[in-house]
Amino acid sequence: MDTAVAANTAVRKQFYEKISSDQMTPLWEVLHSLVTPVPKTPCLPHVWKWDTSYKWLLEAGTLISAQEAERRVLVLENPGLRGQTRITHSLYAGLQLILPGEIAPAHRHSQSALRFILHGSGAYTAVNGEKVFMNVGDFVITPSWTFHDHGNPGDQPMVWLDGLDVPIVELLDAQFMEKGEEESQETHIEVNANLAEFGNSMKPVEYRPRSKTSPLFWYPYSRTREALETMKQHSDMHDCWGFKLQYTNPVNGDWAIPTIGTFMQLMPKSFKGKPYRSTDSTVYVVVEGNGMCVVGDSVLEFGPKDVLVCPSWMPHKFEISDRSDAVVFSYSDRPVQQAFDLWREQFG
Ligand code: GTQ
Repeated sequence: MDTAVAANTAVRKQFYEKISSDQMTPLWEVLHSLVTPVPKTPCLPHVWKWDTSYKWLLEAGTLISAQEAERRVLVLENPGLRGQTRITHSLYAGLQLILPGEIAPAHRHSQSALRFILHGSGAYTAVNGEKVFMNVGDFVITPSWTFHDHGNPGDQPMVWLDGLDVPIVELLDAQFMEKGEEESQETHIEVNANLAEFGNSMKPVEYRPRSKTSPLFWYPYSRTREALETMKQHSDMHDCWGFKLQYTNPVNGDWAIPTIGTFMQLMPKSFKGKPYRSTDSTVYVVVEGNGMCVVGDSVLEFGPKDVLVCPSWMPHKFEISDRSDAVVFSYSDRPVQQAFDLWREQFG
């Protein structure tokens, strides 16, 4: 460095120090790491294998009860975002264990939650006075600011994945939380009334939406699976994702949860998907089948109940084993990106 440049650099440094005490900083020093040509996510590709997750969950079950923990959950932290309680930059994921006889007490919060059932049967979620019993592959919604509690009157441990928009709500500083007066809410509505009312392309005539979240909060796997099987028989297959459905709010066709896009896809055995990328970092949860997802330079091998994460704008492609079809649930922040004209995708 010649002396004139060095002197200039020193003068600039002094200037930055002077303005710092007035809570200012020069943009030109950070502009190019702030406004980048393509997404620059700290999120890394990763897979959480079920055998490992379940082992740690059962050990957690010996250390603390669901009541004491309020929610006995092991958070899936992205390896590029350790200490930040999130699986992508914008979304949270955790695995929740509820043992026979346990109750996870009622509370409500601004954050929206989804449950995707991985293991066991016999537990329920109660949402706003309605109770649904959950089975593997079911997708359940806890809308923003609705009281919810979970219980397991059955005889098996139950595990599901919790997906929440915690980092989005945190970004906006819009979080509220309240504990329920009772541990378990009185459920006064007949079990499965929700599916009867909203799960048949119909709605009660007097229904008026009170929120942007779907009034249907239980999407049983049996129906989703059947729909995908029928698509496989009669529809064209997509080169990148096979047969893919998006969960919708049945009264307006919009996203089931306003901040979190949710999907289920079937990829037939021996499927070799073409590469695809989109700006919504995506969490995949495997229901059936085995295969691998190649994300950038990482090869993520997967089987049932594994959880995978694919970061924003990293090309990824699926390859499915020749033994059986694969069925994979996924969620991302796509609705938020689309609401603000930010979402992009690219094929090939
Ligand atoms: O079940 O309400 O994994 O409030 C994290 C926060 C689950 C829940 C989580 C929560 C819940």
